[in-house]
Amino acid sequence: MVAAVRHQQKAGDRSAPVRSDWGRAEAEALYGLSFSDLMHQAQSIHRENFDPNHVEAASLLSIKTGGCPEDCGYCSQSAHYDTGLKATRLIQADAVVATARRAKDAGATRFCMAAAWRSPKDRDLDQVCEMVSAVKGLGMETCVTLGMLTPTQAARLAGAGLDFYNHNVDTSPEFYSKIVTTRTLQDRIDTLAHVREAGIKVCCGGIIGMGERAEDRVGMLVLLANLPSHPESVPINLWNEVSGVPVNDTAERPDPIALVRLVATARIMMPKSVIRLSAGRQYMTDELHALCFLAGANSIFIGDVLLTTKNPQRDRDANLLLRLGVKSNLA
Ligand code: SAM
Ligand code: DTB
Ligand code: SF4
Repeated sequence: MVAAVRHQQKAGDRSAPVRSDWGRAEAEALYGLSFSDLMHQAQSIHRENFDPNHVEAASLLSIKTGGCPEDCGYCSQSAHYDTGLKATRLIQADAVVATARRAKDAGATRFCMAAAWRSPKDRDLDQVCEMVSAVKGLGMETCVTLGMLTPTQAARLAGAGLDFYNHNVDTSPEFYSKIVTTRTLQDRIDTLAHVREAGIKVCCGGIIGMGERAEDRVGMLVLLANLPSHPESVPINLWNEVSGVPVNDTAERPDPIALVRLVATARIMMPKSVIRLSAGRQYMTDELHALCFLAGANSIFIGDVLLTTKNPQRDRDANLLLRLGVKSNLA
């Protein structure tokens, strides 16, 4: 079938086409290429579309922690499991802005605010809109992740100037129901459509290391790459261990080479999307980071904590990026 050239492709752009018609077998064949051939293809596509010496730094803040009614089997914040986490209320906008300012000083260009909700209540959304406008006023890109949205809620966030909305598909369609039962994959896809419709950029990815097979990981990429438009940001999370959640029974830390293969496959399938190494970098060596950057990853979260779990120290990241000659705002 002829590859569909989609709207992200600008007239006159001679780089590899942006496709949304990926087949499973084709994606698995890419993933299974010899390492050298896969890396060469991913690097070539990466260089056609991005500055290969730049890595974006984003920062995360949990603005409402724990007590979540969803049953995502990997998550410390679900009220279904005893994870020992203390739930908090939505924090004040001025505290959020102060944290965003510190993140900017530490080198972050994007600030992502996360709330453990099934979906936001309208009065909560008023406060989030206030936070978005204030953080944007600092000159940072804004992202929020608040659970499922209605079209009206998405439009309100767009009106506040929101740049990105994060909402992950998490895993393959086949593995999904083993991980989450309170929110369907279609619910998530509907929210992503509302976000797009409102003109907000999409940040959408998933998690590996929960006991899924290699086919599920590639299946997740096929799902992402065949969305009506590719997400502008694709977070790849390695499951960050949390005690008390069901994923503990099935979790298996992925083979590092399999992670590099997945990043390279994502780069080839979604050539213009920013690929973010998200949770789980605490388990990754410097060498594995370097291979993932070579494979096309070009964003990280900086800061010692993500939402409730650990992230590498900022100094370690700054030192690594410096040794790799990568441009970022960290050095
Ligand atoms: N409650 C919101 C939602 O689910 O849309 C946003 C917050 S949630 C923490 C954002 C994403 O982080 C999840 O969809 C999942 O992909 C990832 N995540 C959550 N807990 C994780 C963990 N322990 N390790 C790795 N990734 C995790
Ligand atoms: C995403 O895909 N990863 C980030 C962001 N989107 C919101 C969250 C990672 C959370 C890791 C688990 C925790 O710290 O609680
Ligand atoms: Fe709630 Fe999000 Fe955690 Fe799922 S991932 S339990 S929706 S906070």
